[in-house]
Amino acid sequence: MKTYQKIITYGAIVAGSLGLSGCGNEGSKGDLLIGRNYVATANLDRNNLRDVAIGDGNGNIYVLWNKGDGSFDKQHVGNMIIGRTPIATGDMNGDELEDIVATDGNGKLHIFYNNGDRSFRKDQF
Ligand SMILES: [Ca+2]
Ligand SMILES: [Ca+2]
Repeated sequence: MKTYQKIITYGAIVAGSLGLSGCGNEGSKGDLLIGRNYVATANLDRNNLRDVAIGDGNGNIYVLWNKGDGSFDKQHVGNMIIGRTPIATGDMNGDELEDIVATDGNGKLHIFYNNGDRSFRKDQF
């Protein structure tokens, strides 16, 4: 039940970001994600707390690492260069680490393979 409540909290934060309110940045609310953002949740560092992956309107991919106290650490993961960045999460290579999948404005598919240490390696198709 507690996990469910946290997911609802994410939804509120993400919805807030669409209206130009803050997303967590090392626990603060001062950093903005402007414009239409795409979001997905997954436990990307396997610490039993679901994290938030965000693709913004400028081709950037971010992860908000869940600190478990209602705040998040924001990390820039990569840039698609072109356009909006719809994303999804899933384990694409069977290593039991959730990866981030994104498409760019040219219809190319990008996979950010999770290294398990809060870093990612990008592959493009
Ligand atoms: Ca996590
Ligand atoms: Ca994986």
